Amino acid sequence: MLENINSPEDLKKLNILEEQKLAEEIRKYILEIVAKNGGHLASNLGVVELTLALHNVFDFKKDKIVWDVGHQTYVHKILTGRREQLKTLRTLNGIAGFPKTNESPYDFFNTGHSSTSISAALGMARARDLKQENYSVLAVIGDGAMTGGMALEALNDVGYSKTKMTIILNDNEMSISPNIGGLNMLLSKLRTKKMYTRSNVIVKKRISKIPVIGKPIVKMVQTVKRSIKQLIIPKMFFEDIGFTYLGPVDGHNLEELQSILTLSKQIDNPVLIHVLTKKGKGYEIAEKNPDKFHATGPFDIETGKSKKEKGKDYSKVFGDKLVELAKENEKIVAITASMKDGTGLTAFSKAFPNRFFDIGIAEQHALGLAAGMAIDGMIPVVPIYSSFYQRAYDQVIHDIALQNLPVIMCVDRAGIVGADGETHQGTLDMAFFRLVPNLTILAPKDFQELKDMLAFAVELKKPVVIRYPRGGEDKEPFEKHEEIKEGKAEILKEGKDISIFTIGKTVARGIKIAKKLQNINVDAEVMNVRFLKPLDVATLKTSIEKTKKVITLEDGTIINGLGTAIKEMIIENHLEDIEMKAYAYPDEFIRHGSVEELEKIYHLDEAYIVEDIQRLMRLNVNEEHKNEEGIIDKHVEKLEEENTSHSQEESLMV
Ligand SMILES: Cc1ncc(C[n+]2csc(CCOP(=O)(O)OP(=O)(O)O)c2C)c(N)n1
Repeated sequence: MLENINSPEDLKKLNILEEQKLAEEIRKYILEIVAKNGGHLASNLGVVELTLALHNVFDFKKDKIVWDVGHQTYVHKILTGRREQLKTLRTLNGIAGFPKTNESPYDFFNTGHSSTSISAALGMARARDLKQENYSVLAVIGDGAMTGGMALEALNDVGYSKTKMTIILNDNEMSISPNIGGLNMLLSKLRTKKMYTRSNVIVKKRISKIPVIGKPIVKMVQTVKRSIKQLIIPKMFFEDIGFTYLGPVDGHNLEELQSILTLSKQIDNPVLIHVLTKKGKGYEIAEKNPDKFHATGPFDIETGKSKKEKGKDYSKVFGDKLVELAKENEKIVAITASMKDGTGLTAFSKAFPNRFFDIGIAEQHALGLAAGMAIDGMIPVVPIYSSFYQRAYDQVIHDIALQNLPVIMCVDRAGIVGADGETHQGTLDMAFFRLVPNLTILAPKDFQELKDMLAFAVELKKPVVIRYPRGGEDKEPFEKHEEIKEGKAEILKEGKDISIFTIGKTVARGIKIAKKLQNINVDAEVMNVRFLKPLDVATLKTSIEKTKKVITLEDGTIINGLGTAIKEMIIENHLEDIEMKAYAYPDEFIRHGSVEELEKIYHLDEAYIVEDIQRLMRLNVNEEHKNEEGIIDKHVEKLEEENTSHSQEESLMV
């Protein structure tokens, strides 16, 4: 069945039994691909019937759909001509894990971050009305994403505006972990409501067709039912704020789904369809562990076991150290925006349930809440992924930094994260945090340093940002761990020929580069800068004055990070005859691919930098060394041919 589906038109030719069979084939196909490539499994298995029904009832050649978060669009991609390409899911130059307008005309809006879909869909509907055009606009949003402030702001606007559009609320009772909050309480009451079925609509239609008395009877019955029901279950919430609420409907019953979607087309006001689905549907292991299979690496289908055993990572080290610190300091509290497991807070939530707060996918609120707790004596620790911290920027500035409150902002997944791609790459945080007065910004070189920095932050009594990457530390651990002192860098290797200034994850690379340079008699000084802010000007300046040559190395954008800080320092301190080069990601959005591939493409890998430093120092580039990396270099060259943009390397003579 699946082999014959090359566009939504092919789907429309199928009868209901064939569609059901197709649903099972799609599940199997997605399972096989995700087991091999990794990706978002449970959410996709949950929306198979919903996506089929949507493509059956609507015509997305003219109608438009916005998928919230966008992690559940694999079925949509399969149905819209990307079946074969899905095998390249999340790989370099392959299909993205999220909707991309440049990937298909059926992807109408890029998503990746939660809770944006209703605003975007309302925008499209308003544009449609202003242009006096006629098509349907839909937003598909999960119950988790509905807890985000932006979604609630948009609901408020849609309901009031009366704009014709449809919100599909895909309610599986789960965010990544079980969903939380007052809205979830409302939804669980609605879930117990009698399910929507085609038959109860048909009866209603029939009665209303009885001449003269039919419509009034239906209306009267509805009014009585409404007032009684309102007393028992608050189903009116959505209706009171301006929506026609339809549902709940069984999200795995194709006929009911198609019927309710068809019905919604006839309503000229905003409609909210409450669809009940099961995360992981059809793959028992994921049904039982929907949080584990929300997003997964490659795994064995039979057992569900990961192919690559997960080693210790920064999130876990952070979480364990926080438990240790919290045992000694009862002021420490932890806040998560729906990312308990991902940010390593599971152990904390078990050890200190009263001091742990999962507040929904609501990063702005997380930081506002932290500010309030801090002003009244607590020490809130808020781990959020780098790219999701973007959401809470004003709260960091206005609520925390401005009042100089002791909130510890842990920036997880900082730097390149790889396969999730441009919406999830954490390349901007150093740049945007550096602008903010009163912030102390640190990045650890390894696990031990993260622990030390966390302990330091608890004592600092000021707002602190600690950024650390996805995954584990470098294979070659550091032996040296100087005490963390405010604004002090750590000299890891002294040298006289060139200074290598580096921070966080890239410190290990700095050391390796220095070792390779040693082999060609270049004596590099390696500095673990530790504090992006306040910068250890005295130590860094002394190093530059000695070597007259400096490179900076960081896992972030070229703008306003370590490289910029050093350039500013050179100029402000009138350091003369200095040669400098900054290695960082360019001023662009970084696409998906493995971290290693992306580092090579952007010329941030060890081999390239070693060679480049030789050029910088006007030494002979060792061609043999280049050949050592043969395969990789060829790979890079191939990518370059494909018009790949290069790293931003800025040379400066001052
Ligand atoms: C702003 C933001 N914060 C956090 C996330 C991480 N995240 C991705 S999916 C997800 C849960 C979404 O739950 P729901 O909307 O119910 O969809 P489901 O996966 O259950 O289908 C979270 C927290 C995100 N994508 N964006």
